[in-house]
Amino acid sequence: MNAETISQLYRERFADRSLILVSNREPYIHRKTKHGIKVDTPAGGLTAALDPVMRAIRGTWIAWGSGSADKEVCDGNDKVMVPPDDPAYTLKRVWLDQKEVDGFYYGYANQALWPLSHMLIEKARFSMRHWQRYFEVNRKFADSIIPEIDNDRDVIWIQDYHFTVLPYMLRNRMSDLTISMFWHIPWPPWEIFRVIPQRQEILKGMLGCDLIAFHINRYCQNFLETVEQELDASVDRKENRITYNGRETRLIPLPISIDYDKFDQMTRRDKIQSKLTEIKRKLKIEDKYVGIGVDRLDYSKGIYERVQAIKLFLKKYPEYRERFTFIQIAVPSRTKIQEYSELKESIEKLIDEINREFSTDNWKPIIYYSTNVSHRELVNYYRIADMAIVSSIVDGMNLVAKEYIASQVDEKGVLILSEFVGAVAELDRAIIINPFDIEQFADMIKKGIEMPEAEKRRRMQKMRAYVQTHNIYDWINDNLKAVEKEIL
Ligand code: ADQ
Repeated sequence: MNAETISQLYRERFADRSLILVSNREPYIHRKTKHGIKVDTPAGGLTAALDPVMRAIRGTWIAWGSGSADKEVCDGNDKVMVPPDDPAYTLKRVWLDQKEVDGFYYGYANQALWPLSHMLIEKARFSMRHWQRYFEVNRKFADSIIPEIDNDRDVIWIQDYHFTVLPYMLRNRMSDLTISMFWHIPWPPWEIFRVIPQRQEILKGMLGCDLIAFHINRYCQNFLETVEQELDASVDRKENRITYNGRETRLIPLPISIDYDKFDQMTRRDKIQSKLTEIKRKLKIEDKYVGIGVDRLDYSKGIYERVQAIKLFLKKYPEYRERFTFIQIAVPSRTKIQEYSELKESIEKLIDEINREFSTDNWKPIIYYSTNVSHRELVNYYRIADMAIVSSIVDGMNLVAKEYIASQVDEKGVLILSEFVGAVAELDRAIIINPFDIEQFADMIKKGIEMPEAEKRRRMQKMRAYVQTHNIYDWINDNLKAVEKEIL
């Protein structure tokens, strides 16, 4: 599948239905700078995955307008066409004041639902004030969505844990709408979910959907059990169906993916070789074995554990000193939350310690960038790296693993992958690690480096073939087929 076939299929199958996508984060952020208005694309899996889909389908994307110049570029209806250099779809922005951002986004979504869904109970903070703001912001989004609906045949596609009560709000106002939701993070077992004081409101809200998709079947099963335990609903575990208050909601596993061709092509572009040589020279890594980590700086990504494993690797296997360099690119995320700023500090401290302990005149073990890097630039690093390490302690899917694979046009790279990411079910040719087992992790880095070239190639070929045929357009196709089933 590619963008063209999806665009055609959508027109054929959903001729008179518009698609309205709803997410918290917007795909393009307009920012005021000294040199005029600049457009940023946020670092994050959701927007990276869905922008190519919306370019193909050309619907309306409704999201929080978070940029300092966002209002300026919108028309009187809060809308702007994007992407800026090749307008294909409408972005409608919802304006939130500081109190709303603090309560809805930094508060309930990211200090209650995010840690809880990642099974980190001790990090979860529940506050009634945050919940109230969260609820109000969901209502504000409902108010912004309703005027965009041409008729009740339109498809509303809600993204993620920021909008658990929105489906019910929309259903109450327009009972025939087709409402589908994609949950980008894990759904925890009931024993963990039940900690949430507002658990029943959340479940009832989500059951306003016709369809809820999770990355993998285990998350579907966890959701089914949660509903079974919490609500007076009829749950069909075999068919993944829930009937509650006379309405049916279906669940499906749909592992998200990436725009494989985009990465593959960016990696093959003209002059890339000279660019790679230039970067290697600048970083003094021409003759090194290079590892890479690329993440939003989040405690779920296991960056601290990764750096610990690298430290142990260099201790245990001194023959790799001056031969192995690790590049960590971590874009700061949610830094207003203390937990995140502390994590950033502790990771940077540990990297400093390692660099001080092991560096020599012509070698630094870890090169660290704390910044947002465009995908076009990221592929240079993916290409340079002989190995990528994805060591999340929990992760719904993890797109970096797939991006690295798509960028390995010479089929030589090695992927070290945590057994706790959704992607592990599909990428079983990676070297699988338990990020909590630092000894094993360090040994696996060695194993990856020393793996015979032919085996590296065999594994990478298999994973590339898989991601190529299970790309973001295949994912949207499966998604649309599931929605179609609900409509017919
Ligand atoms: P994330 O946790 O944000 O999303 P992840 O899957 O790790 O997502 O993807 C991160 C995206 O951000 C990738 O496209 C990557 O290239 C980009 N990125 C990372 N670091 C960057 C940097 N320093 N600069 C620029 N870009 C950077 C959530 C879930 C995931 C799930 C996705 C999609 O937590 O489990 O895979 O949604 O559903």
